[in-house]
Amino acid sequence: MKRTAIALSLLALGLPAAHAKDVVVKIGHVAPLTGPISHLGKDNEYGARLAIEEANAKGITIGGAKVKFELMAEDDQADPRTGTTVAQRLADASVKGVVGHLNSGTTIPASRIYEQAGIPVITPSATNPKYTQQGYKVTFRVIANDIQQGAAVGRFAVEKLKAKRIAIIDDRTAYGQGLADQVANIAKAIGATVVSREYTTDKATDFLAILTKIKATQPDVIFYGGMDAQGGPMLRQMKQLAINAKFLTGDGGCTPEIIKLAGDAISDNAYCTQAGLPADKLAGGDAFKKKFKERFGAEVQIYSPYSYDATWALIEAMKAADSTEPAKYLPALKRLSYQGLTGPIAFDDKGDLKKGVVTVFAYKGGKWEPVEVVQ
Ligand code: ABU
Repeated sequence: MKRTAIALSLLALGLPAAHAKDVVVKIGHVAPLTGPISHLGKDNEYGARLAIEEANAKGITIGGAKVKFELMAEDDQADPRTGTTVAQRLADASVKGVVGHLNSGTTIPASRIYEQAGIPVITPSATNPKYTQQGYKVTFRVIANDIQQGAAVGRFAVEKLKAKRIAIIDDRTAYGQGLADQVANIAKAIGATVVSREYTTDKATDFLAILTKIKATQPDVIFYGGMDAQGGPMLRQMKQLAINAKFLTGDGGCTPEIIKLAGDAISDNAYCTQAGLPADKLAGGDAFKKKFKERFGAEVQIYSPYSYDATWALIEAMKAADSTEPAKYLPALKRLSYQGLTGPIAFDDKGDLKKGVVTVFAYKGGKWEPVEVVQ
């Protein structure tokens, strides 16, 4: 049926004929939607979905046509190989941009596929610096990276917590190991001793053996580079072994979920960082949290405000270029400068956020309370 005939049929049905002319623009989103950190994957997906729904409600016209954005949400299970399979699926489906992936370990290998396909990709949560150091044209990030986060964590441990002896555990992922290395380097450079360096995996649940070894080294602080799904049980097992060291973790463990998982084993000896500002500290943060809760029945975990901004960054660049074609709007994305929900969105020549910040939190009164923002 021809377009005019479709429009006439729609009119006969009482539907607005303009719908027949909407151009559908697919945007990909990738995160683990199954498995131990699916709550974080859903958090990121919901942020992107809110942005898409808002954009569609506004009725945006690009290149003379009304655009209807569609989110193609994929599950990479936090697995590097699945990450590349899913990236290829999105490229084959001709998505015009991608928000994701959640994990550094999936984002880095998947970015090669997006680069080859010329599809811009913005991660709202992967913090390993290597992602934007590959010389790719299409890679962007709307949070701080682990060079910044590692420095903030290391300094906080030594200068604020007065740690002289630090034990470090990581989950051997690109994120956990990368951040742990940064923290170790900074801590050593400013006078602390790394008394123990232990490893686990992002699937593990039993940390008793490594914690027992660590206890014998009498650390002031234990830093964990990994996600909340391991951090929660680790806190429980620290309590079980009567380890009194302070617990410090990065953004992967800086969630309401780790508090739930740790139960009564979390205390005011626990600290964490996020590679940005928390929703509570954003000008539009309360409104975002309310809208998020009404729409999805869930609380914001960490990075949904950032996946919201990443999605809008793609759309703003398309509007500025008056094109949804990646090759045409990519230069506009590189030049983008606007006030997002999470702060100023503008990228440096590698695709990292120009003004990334890191927030340090302390556990107090049943939640994470911000104690310091590092610019
Ligand atoms: N940045 C914390 C979790 C995601 C990642 O980088 O793997």
